[in-house]
Parts: sequence; structure tokens; C-alpha cells
Amino acid sequence: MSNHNLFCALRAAFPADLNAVAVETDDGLQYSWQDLDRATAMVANLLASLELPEGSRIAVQVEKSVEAMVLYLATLRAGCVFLPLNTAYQSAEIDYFIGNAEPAVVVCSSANFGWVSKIAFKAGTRHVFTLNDDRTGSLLDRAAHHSDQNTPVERQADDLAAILYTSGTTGRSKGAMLTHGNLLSNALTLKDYWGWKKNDVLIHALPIFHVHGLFVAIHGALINGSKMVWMSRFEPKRVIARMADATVFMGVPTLYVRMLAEPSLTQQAAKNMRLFIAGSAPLLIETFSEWQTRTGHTILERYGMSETAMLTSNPYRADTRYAKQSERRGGTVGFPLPGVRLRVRGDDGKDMAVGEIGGIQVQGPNVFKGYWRMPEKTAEEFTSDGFFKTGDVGKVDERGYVTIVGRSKDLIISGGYNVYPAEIEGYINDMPGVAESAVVGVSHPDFGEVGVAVVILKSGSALQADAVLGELKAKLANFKIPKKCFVVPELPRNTMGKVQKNLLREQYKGLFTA
Ligand code: MCA
Ligand code: AMP
Repeated sequence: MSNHNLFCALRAAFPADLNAVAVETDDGLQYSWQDLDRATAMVANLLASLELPEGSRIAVQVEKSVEAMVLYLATLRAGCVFLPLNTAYQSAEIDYFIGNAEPAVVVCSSANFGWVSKIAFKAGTRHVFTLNDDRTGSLLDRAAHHSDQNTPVERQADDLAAILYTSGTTGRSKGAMLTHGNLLSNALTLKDYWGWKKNDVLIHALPIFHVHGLFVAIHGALINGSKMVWMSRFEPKRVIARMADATVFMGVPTLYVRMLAEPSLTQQAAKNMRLFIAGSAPLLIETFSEWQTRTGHTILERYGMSETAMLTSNPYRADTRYAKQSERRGGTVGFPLPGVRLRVRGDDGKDMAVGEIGGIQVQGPNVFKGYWRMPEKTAEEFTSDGFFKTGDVGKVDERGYVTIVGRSKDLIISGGYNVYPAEIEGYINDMPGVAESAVVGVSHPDFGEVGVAVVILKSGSALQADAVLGELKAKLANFKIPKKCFVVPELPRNTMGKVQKNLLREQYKGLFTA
């Protein structure tokens, strides 16, 4: 294939019968493969008509819809760079992303057009379109005037396809630059490793602004020519009901926890299903085991990152060619995927022995090109021999299974979303009356982990914990808001004066699970 545009590979996998159903929404709309082809052509032609400079970013903050997926595919088709933004982000967050990425085009909902366009025009964006989840908005209105035929723009494997913002270890969010080659190699590896079959049907119930829902799920279905059952939001009862005519499901652990709370989840309900995949956050062994008992299926857990897409996976096949063992082992994230090199290193840079704990480092065709306009940060995160330091801490056992035991990065993963304590602490510390704060993650039965804020006031301040949370709610995405806040006289410190977050975690660990 001479054109390495990811869209070409996805399009080439469409089934011969283009009139077959490609996507069926939970409210009964059906889109054929032909519809996807034509709609992506029209939106790609609209983007082409704007005569954007090479490498233009298309920043998108819209509710989940099939048209939002079409916009992603059209962006690839037009050779532009897709920049998805969580719909929970508020103006300060959007201001940073747009200011940093300088997108040529911004697409938002009509409801947010006022404030989003103001931010975008200030940052030099020339075009702001709207797209709503009821298929209205200026993007589709304008695209309707364009041809439904389009030749995908030529891209090299090393050209950028998407930028995903992620915070990594410290400081402001960094844009992870993923190439057409990164994404295609991962999609092809997973197609084989997870044994996708021609007649698979994927239940798509994840948001489409992060790696899991956008790449793993959408590419997985498209590169296999498989139909998707498209849910605009996750509702456990509806997912369980649709299992009767589906075969594959992907979810973060919270989705599995919530389905387990439904009496309708039974072996009978899941009998048509072939594969349940979990990732983005640690899957508790209790959830893994309970799922086995209730449905007869063994969840396949895998591990990945925004910077790398998928890195490891438990095996799918009983007679797998790749893994020495065929068992899906709860509590592990399986084996490095074919083509991925994974090693565990100590602080001294030496390889750890089997079973010993250290920092996980990876290399492979899926590993990103670097952080957008941050060459120093990029250099810091790679070793001199080209391995990416994941910030995850883990071990590899004698059979090759990888287990993640923690993170060296100060990060809370809540319901599959990343929350950076440093960001929340920064906002709290800026509040009048606050002297200092610490945000730590504690166990939570639904979200796996949630943030708890511990605040020290300046003398004379009467700020209440609820007011701290109220102020945060007005400024930050809702999933980042700590679920509890405590005003205390002092924070535990070590002899160097550093706040001992481990003691705070210990102190509050039973807050939601006791
Ligand atoms: C919602 N809330 C949350 C979260 N979601 N709080 C903490 N963590 C969350 N994840 C807030 C809401 O704003 C609300 O606050 C309160 O919690 C209850 O919300 P609820 O109605 O229960 O939420 P929901 O709308 O049902 O959403 C829960 C969800 C959602 C379905 C689990 O968070 C979700 O779709 N998570 C998946 C994230 C994901 O796709 N991650 C993949 C990242 P209030 O009452 O104050 O308004 S990709 C990745 O990590 C890597 C690469 C990988 O390996 O995949
Ligand atoms: P993100 O930056 O949103 O892509 O999140 C990536 C992080 O999610 C990884 O560095 C891990 O810490 C975490 N993660 C993803 N999958 C798993 C998993 N199966 N088990 C534990 N942690 C995971």
C-alpha cells in the first residue's frame, strides 16, 4: 500500500456489501458502510475546501454520536490531525488545549459555541463549526454541499494522525502525537491477537475522546469490517439487553462493576458473546471472578496508554501462537503484544529479575512520536536506547505475564479517567484562604479510585470544605472533582518537609469502602 493514511486501511476492510449495516444506534438508526464512506468523503471535502496548512489540527469537543465518529474518520481522510476533547472540560481547560494546540478548525456543540468560539478565535483558529448529537449543526450543513466522493490524502506512516492530551508525571497537559503508523500497527496487531471474526458485533458504549473508545474500539470494529451497536452513553441494562445480538464488548472496570449490579446479567444474557475486554484502569480480582461466575466468561484484561495505545494483553486463543500460556489471568495485564518490547528496570537503570518490581519501559511501532511542541519533555520520557518510560510500576513473572503494581507518576484513575492531583491542588491553592493542599486517591467501589482533598487554611480563614468543592466544580471537569474534602490543621511531612501522601492515603483508605 503506497498511501499510509490510516483511513485507507480502515476503508479497505469494509465488507464487499456496502449496503450492510455498519453501525446501529441505541435509538434504532442504521448506517450502512456506504453511508460511512459517503459521509466521511463529504466532511473530508469540506475540510479540503478550507485549504488548511499541512498538519492542521482539528479540535473536537462534541457529544458522542455516529457523526462525531464520521468527523474523526473524515479528519484522517483529509490528512489532518484529530484532537479530541472530553465533553466534561470547562473553559479554563479548553482554553489551555486550544491555546497549546492552535487548531485550524474547532468543532463544538451549538450550546457551547459562544464560549468555545471566543477561545478559539482568540487563539487564531479561523473556522469554528458546530455538531450536535441530533445530527444538526453547521458542520453537517456545510458538508452537505460537498461531493460524496473523495480520494484520501497521501500520508506517510510517520505523519501525525491524532494528538491526545495527557498529563504524564508533572505540570500541564502534554499532547501525545500519534502517527498513522502507530495507530494502524496497533489495530492490525489487536485484530489478530483478539481473534476478530468476520461476523463480530461490537457493543460500543465508551466515550470517543480517549484511546479506549476512539482507537481500540472503533479501529477494532472497522478494520475487521464488523458492525457496531452504538450507545451514546453507557447504561448497564441496555448493554446487557444488546448482548443477545453482539459478540464483543470493551469497557473500563467501572462498566463491569455496574453491570454486575444488574440482576439481568446472567449466563443466558451473555451466551452470544465471544469476548469481554477490560482496561484503562486496574480490574479488581473480585470483579474478574464475579464476572466469571455470573456469565461464564473470563474477562480479557489489557494495558495501554495514550502515548502508546495498547501494550500488553491477556491471551485470547486457547492455542495462541504468541503466548506460552493460554490462560487469562486475573490481576495481570497479560503479555507484551507482538512487536512490543517491554522491560522492567530499577532506579539504577538495570533490568529487574523475573518477579521483581520496577519501572515499566516499552518500545514498538505503536509508541508515539513525542509530545506536541515539548522536545525536552519528550527526551526526558525516553531512555537513551529509545524505550518510553511509562510511569507504571510492575513486574513480569516466569511465564511472561505482566502485572502492574502501582504508578511512579502521581495519578488517580477514576472510572477510567485520569485525574492529576497536581492540577487539582493548583486550583485549591489559588483559592483565597487556602495555605496548602494535597489530593490523594483512595479506593472506591464504583470508580475504582477517587480523589480526596486535604486542605490547610491560612490563619483567620473560615473556608469550608464544601465551598472548596463548589469552587472546583465551577472550574474543572466534573470527574476531576474530589469526592470528599477535609480541612485539617496540618499535613504529614517527612524530615525533608515533603508531604507524605502515602500516610494520607492510609488515613482515608476506608472512606468509601469500609
Ligand atoms: C462521572 N463522574 C465521575 C466519573 N464519571 N467521577 C469520577 N470518575 C469518573 N470517571 C462524576 C459525575 O460527574 C457525577 O458528578 C458523579 O460522578 C456521578 O456520575 P455518574 O452519573 O455515575 O457518571 P456517568 O455519566 O454514568 O459516567 C460514569 C462512567 C464514565 C460511565 C464510568 O466515567 C465513563 O464513561 N468512563 C470511561 C472513561 C474512559 O473511556 N476511559 C478510557 C481512557 P456530579 O453528581 O457531581 O455531577 S483511555 C485509557 O485510559 C488508556 C489508553 C487505556 O488503556 O484504555
Ligand atoms: P492514559 O494516559 O489515559 O492513556 O492512561 C494510561 C494509564 O492507565 C497507564 O499508564 C496505566 O497507569 C493505566 N492503565 C491502563 N490500563 C490499565 C490496566 N489494565 N491496569 C492498570 N492500569 C492500567
